[in-house]
Amino acid sequence: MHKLEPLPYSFDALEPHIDTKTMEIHHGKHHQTYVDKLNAALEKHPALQSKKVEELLSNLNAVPEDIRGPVRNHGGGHMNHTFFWHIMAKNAGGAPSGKVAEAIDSAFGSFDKFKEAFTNAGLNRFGSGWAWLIVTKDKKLEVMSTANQDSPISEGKTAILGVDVWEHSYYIKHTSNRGAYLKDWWNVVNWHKVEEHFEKALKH
Ligand code: MN3
Repeated sequence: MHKLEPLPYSFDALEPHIDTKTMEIHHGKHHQTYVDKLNAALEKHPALQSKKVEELLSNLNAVPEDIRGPVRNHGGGHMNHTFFWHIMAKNAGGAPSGKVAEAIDSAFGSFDKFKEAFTNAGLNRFGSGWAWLIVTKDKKLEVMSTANQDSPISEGKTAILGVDVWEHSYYIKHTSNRGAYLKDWWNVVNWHKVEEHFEKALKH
């Protein structure tokens, strides 16, 4: 059985950038629903219940066809949101340092250019989805976006930063203004965690 882990901080920790109510509903309702529906799908294939969600998503073709859609959507939702909670933190934001900062400068020209490319990936995702900073198989940094709850792991890419651009992640505070949400969101990015993901991806 997959289960919903508590947030690594309090619901109001990301105020004023991400509001308490949004965090309560996003974690307690939306993320919980992905977990519940993933578990419900796996009831049909008990042998898959002990597999990590990363394992299922990194090879969707190995997932039986009758549950492949639900595993992709709800497994993706579970994995993406767990990742998302941990790349945010209280009193965070600012700019990265260390190896990931150097890699961003070399891939995008500067931190500001990276921020622009990443923000545009979020703004230009039509409908619901995610923007990502990923490490490719040949260890290059790229910005990409996915629809719905698709995860870069299903394309063989390792996410080191990602932002949820589903309306449920910003509508209470920012209404329809995804741009204002993304602008605020930079203030909660936990660059220490991003650096951790980056170093792990390089060793992988
Ligand atoms: Mn969400």
